[in-house]
Amino acid sequence: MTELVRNIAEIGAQFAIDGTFVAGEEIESGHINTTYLASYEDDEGEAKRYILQRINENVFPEPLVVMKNIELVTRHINRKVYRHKHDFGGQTLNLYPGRDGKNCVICPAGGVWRCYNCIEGCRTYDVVGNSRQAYQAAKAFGAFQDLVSDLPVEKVSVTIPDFHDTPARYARLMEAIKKDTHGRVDHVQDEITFITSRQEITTVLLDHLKAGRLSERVTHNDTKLNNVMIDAQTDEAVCVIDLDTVMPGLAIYDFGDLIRGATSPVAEDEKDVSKVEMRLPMFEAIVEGYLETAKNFLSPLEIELLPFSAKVITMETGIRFLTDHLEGDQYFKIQHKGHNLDRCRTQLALVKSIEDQELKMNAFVAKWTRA
Ligand code: GN1
Ligand code: MG
Repeated sequence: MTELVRNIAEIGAQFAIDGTFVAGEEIESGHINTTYLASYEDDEGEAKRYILQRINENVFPEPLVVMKNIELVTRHINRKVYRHKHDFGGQTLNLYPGRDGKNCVICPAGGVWRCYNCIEGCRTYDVVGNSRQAYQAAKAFGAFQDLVSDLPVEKVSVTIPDFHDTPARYARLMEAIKKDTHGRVDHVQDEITFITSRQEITTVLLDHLKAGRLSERVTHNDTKLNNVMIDAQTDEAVCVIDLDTVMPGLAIYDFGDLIRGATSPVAEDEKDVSKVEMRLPMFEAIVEGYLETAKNFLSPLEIELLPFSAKVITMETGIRFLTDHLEGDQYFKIQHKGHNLDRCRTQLALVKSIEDQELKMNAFVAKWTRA
């Protein structure tokens, strides 16, 4: 047994799961948490797999509040899915408690850990392969928002203040540029010019919120394609994962983040930005999937702002990557020097591609506001 596998076995032993530990491995996906897959076997030789995850306390300073949100939301969804058999795939995310019955475990070696069931027979995609996957992923996130739409927003705590406060993200970038702690500002002048020349788009959505034209809902806040478990056989979405950032927020930021993550043919860190493109057929599939499950609770203004929200969240994510690059890569895990700058560049290229097609995107969405 390697040290890693021994560690996984020790962490797993603290949770209320049955069977004999047989294998463990790290899952290297996501920029934030540490994730392990642990396999067990029961007395009949039946295999069962679980996800063990350490919450990154640098990103989530109050992991116990994160866990409280996740417990609230998973229970709410499971109760409804059970009661109405409104199940879109047969599996939902469940928390397995620690041996003391709590929703997470504080490990002697450090860290707050939680345990989920492994959603079986599924896979995730970093880059969308076809418009059916895009449609399915959007339908799953719309269904998620729909399932929690009757959960009072004040019951869910804010775990990362100002998470999708785009003007605050912009202000922090300006601060990072001024301080230039790592001497990197000289090399990113083009990116800075691109962003500062579009400052006015950063405030629009929050201005609507402040004026009462948009309201906060319980949202997922990290609607990346690889946060949807897709059935490997049928390509149908089974359930959404990564509930750490479930918080009060704008529903359309979730939609916009889907466009950001699931319309480009290349990964978020592609070095050749000429390959980055907001593909219109993927956009249309995402609008159709999302509205199929979310249309009933969205306001006409929310629907009208869907294309714009894609541009804003993509800018915001570009701003966040650039800020982290300038601050010395403190937040997002990186695999090589300049990784956050590569990520920033794809985001800005995607903003440009959205701008070039905004009229067509608006025309497509107008069908629903007229209906
Ligand atoms: C992070 O957890 P992960 O890797 O799915 C980030 C998101 C960003 C995303 C960009 C808590 O998501 O906000 O959009 O990277 N999560 C947090 O890839 O900051
Ligand atoms: Mg995440």
